[in-house]
Amino acid sequence: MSISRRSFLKGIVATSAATLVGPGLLNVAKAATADSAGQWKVSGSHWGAFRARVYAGKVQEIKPFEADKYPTEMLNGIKGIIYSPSRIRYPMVRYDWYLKRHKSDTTLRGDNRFIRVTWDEAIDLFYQELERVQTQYGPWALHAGQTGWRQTGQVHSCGNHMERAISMHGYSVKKVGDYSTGAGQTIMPYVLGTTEVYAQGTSWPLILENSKTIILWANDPVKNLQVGWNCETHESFAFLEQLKAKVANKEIRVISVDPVKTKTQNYLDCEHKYINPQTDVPFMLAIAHTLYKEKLYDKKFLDTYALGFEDFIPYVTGEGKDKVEKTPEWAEAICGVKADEIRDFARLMAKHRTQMLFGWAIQRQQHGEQPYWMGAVVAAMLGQIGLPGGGISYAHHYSSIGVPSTGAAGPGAFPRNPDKPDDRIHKNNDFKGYSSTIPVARWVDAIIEPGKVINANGAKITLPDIKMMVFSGCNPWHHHQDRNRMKQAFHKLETVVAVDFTWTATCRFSDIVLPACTQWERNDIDLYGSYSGRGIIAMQKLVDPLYQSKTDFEIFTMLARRFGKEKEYTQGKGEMAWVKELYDGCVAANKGKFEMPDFAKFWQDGWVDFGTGPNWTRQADFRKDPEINALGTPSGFIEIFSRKIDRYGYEDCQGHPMWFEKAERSHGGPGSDKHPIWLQSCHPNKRLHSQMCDSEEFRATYAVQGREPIYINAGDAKARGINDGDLVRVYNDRGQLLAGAVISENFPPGVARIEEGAWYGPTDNTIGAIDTYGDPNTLTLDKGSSQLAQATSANTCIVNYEKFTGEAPAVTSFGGPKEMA
Ligand SMILES: Nc1nc2c(c(=O)[nH]1)N[C@H]1C(S)=C(S)[C@@H](COP(=O)(O)OP(=O)(O)OC[C@H]3O[C@@H](n4cnc5c(=O)[nH]c(N)nc54)[C@H](O)[C@@H]3O)O[C@H]1N2
Ligand SMILES: Nc1nc2c(c(=O)[nH]1)N[C@H]1C(S)=C(S)[C@@H](COP(=O)(O)OP(=O)(O)OC[C@H]3O[C@@H](n4cnc5c(=O)[nH]c(N)nc54)[C@H](O)[C@@H]3O)O[C@H]1N2
Ligand SMILES: [Mo]
Repeated sequence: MSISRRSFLKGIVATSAATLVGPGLLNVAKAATADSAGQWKVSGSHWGAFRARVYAGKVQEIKPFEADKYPTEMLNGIKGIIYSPSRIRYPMVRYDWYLKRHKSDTTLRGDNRFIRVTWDEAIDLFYQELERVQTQYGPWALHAGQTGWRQTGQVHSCGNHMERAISMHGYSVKKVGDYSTGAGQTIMPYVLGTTEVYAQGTSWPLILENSKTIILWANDPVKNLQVGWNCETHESFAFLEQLKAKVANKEIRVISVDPVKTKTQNYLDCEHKYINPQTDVPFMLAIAHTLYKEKLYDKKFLDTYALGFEDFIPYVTGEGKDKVEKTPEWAEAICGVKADEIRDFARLMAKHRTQMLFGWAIQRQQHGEQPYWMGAVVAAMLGQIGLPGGGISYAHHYSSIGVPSTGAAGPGAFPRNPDKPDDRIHKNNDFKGYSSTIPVARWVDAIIEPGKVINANGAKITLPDIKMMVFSGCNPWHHHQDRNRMKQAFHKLETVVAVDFTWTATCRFSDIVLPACTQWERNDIDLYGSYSGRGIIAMQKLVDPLYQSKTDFEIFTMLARRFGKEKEYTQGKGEMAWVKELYDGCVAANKGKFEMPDFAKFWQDGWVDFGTGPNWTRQADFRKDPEINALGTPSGFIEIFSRKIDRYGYEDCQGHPMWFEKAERSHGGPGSDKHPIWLQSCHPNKRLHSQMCDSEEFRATYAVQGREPIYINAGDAKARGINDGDLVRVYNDRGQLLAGAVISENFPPGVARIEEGAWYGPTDNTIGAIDTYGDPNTLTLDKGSSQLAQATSANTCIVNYEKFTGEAPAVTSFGGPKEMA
């Protein structure tokens, strides 16, 4: 390998956007030798494993785990999470709710006035509210299933704790799907037979060996592989480093199809096909048109492995209902890619082995099902599905997918459900005609329009009349769209409970707030490497829970005790007994396949290494024998036309992939005369969503005048008299926020980025109040992707911005509540 790890890191630092570069990793390593008093312990996180030096009851320093050859800079933010000024110190109750309980003035929600209570009082109030809602209403009035990026660790997995304890009390509304891939995971089972987004992909070594062309379609793996669902290993970066060398040697062509120049493109120094936002489907339809007209498509493959090509192709040739031929010229007018370039692109894809690697942001938009389906159609036409280095992948930017799996079993988890149905004290399971499960992103719709019937994936959903919500391990006041609409919804809720370790906007808009501790204040165990199954990592408690915080395990044990189910809840085992039980279960599952030391040695060493797994090609078995290894689709074949979806009769998701205009779109699309800028809210380079935003020193490495950056084009800035570093007001008809301008050559005219997860901090609790820090969900659209998936459409969002003059209001996002005596 010709490029060293050091040059890899340098490459990343040198090409990161024009913001200040934070304390580099190499500094971390140096600091580690400066002072060595105290004890070194091992722990894990979504950002990777690390060793921490603990001295005088405090985490002094953190260095990357020795098995992690490509650690992320975000390790530098970890101490700032533990010692954040935003930590929740005590159980708190919203002031007006404390006085009037569920009859409180809910329009005051968000005023951030809270009163401190004891743990006993807080848990009593929580329990009494559960009891009241179950008896006064019924299970349909309680939503306790909104989960998110809980910290790593399988014993303390906080969503499981909340759901188990609350289920032991009674039934409640739950969700289906997630914000990450709602549209993708719903459409792909109809097309390729699995969600695809959460499936292991073809191994990187095979892609590097066989692909001649790699298309990164809306995909930024160098940024997004910094975090993983389990403790991340960063093994994929070794392959990205090899890919960089192959690009330089002209052995592989990599083309990024993206409205912006991504971190990955800058790192690989690869080609770029600029595309107008939200217009990938016209581009792909024109590719299909070229492949068809120039007879470059694989007819034999389609005949053998796919169904419905003949139902689809009239739509492309102009013989369909709409009578529009999907020529490259037709596409150019929408997507901005020159017609001749589209033809060349199609020819290149057909000429050699081509691997398409799709990211997820293009399905997080209105009609997000369509680009995913259309991608599969193009791949089927190319006929390379099931070949190493060919076909289509929907997840090589996620949690080390593409790193070969070892096949070893990982640890189980603390159970999410009651062990026996009898463990529930309220057995009322009558939802009074309301649906007990709703699409994850439609809960605000439910609060606003209870009883409304919507379509979702072939079913009718009757939105429940939610009166109480419980949140743990998620931050809906970051993750959901359209803050001002959420405020209206929260005026209708009687009681909201939040369990977190840091004072997020969700806490601010809740009534009972319970302080959990961080994952570094408890003992736990996790899988090392989500899809690679590299090993098992020990999470050794670094310090005791700060202030009055407790583990989620303790919090929900206290709740279960209120209704006499403590024993059933814990199974009579404490924290370390659970850690050991999960480890021993793993030893048993791997017996005869992987040698594992006994628990004491594992805990001492800090990890077990399962090594690396064998290479694997996705869909190779289907290609070998499509009868025996049929896909999970209704027909067993690739479905270019889906009879099942066609029969649903949805106007916005029909029998085959199609181009639908968006509710709003920049670059000449609807609404662009008034709000000409597309706002993309991509995943943060230096955070995990909202996690780590409260890490003060680390935030200072990217914030601009203390605000979240908005990345903008130089010409757009100049036209508005904005200089780099200025404060700007960003607005549309849904809301307004302040952000700090970063002018970057990575962003073309009409495109701006504010990374999701910036902490919401309104000046006050009124509807329309300006957000002082820069949460993009102040501006985003809250509308289901289509009647099929009803997923989030966060990336369908247009705005305008101007230089902010006046006196800037102070940032209100951080530092916790206003404590009332
Ligand atoms: N505009 C826009 N919005 C988006 C997206 C986008 O691209 N654009 N992306 C969406 C996507 S893909 C996702 S996955 C979601 C993410 O949405 P979330 O998963 O809700 O986001 P996080 O910021 O990770 O919030 C996790 C919260 O749980 C808390 N927490 C973590 N661990 C624990 C624990 O052990 N115990 C307790 N009690 N609390 C804990 C953290 O402090 C944090 O407040 O956001 C979605 N929202
Ligand atoms: N550092 C970091 N990594 C993460 C996360 C994080 O918070 N921080 N979150 C994790 C999670 S939960 C998830 S769901 C994944 C998210 O993974 P993704 O959804 O794939 O990530 P994004 O960064 O939102 O977007 C990826 C790319 O899509 C491009 N894009 C957006 N819209 C369009 C479009 O209309 N057309 C085209 N062609 N391109 C478009 C963007 O410009 C961007 O370069 O990331 C995971 N990895
Ligand atoms: Mo996600």
